[in-house]
Amino acid sequence: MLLRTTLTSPFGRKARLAALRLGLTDKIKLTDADPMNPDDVLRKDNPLGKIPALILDNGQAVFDSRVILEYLDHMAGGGKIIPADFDGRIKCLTLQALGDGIMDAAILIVYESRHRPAEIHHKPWLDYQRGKVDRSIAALAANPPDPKTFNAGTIAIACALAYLDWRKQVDWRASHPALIGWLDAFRAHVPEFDQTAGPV
Ligand SMILES: N[C@@H](CCC(=O)N[C@@H](CS)C(=O)NCC(=O)O)C(=O)O
Repeated sequence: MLLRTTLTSPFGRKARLAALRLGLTDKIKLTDADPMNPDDVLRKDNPLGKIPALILDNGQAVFDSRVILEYLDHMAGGGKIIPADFDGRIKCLTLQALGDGIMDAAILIVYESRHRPAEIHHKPWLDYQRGKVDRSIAALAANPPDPKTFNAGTIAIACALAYLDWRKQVDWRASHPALIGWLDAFRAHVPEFDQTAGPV
């Protein structure tokens, strides 16, 4: 199988981390992809032109990162990173949606400066996105998940916090230092997390 992603994509990191921890990396070849390149085969595999995309051996494309995690969980026997019981599953997927939402908002902040000239950057729009990140970080700090739980939810939260550390859209370490301990505990429990850090 092919996993089309960059090493810097936080959504791609979710998939790389899950694959590594679940012992599936020998079945998955990482392939670089450029969402901005109209000639990149990525757009044929995923019409949305987004990474990551997992290309199965029969050519079927699986996206987005949430579906890829579901697929990897199934490959690993099921119930490994997405709980089998309904309540646990809904809690885990909701936590994943929170982490993914932080990354979505954080990426839009990056894209504002990447794709629009500085003179038309729109501060209210950037503040609107930052508000989503701030509120989500505050909610996490008030009710953090168990850092020793490795599932789609904690994967997404860890990848989101690390992405904010890298791009610095929001200084969550200053506003919610309690979460520093959460990320440290997760990293200690899941050594594969640091192994999936992208280039800086
Ligand atoms: N919901 C998607 C989000 C993926 C996403 O936004 N990926 C970014 C890179 S980190 C991307 O491909 N951006 C290009 C674009 O939006 O056109 C997922 O979970 O995989």
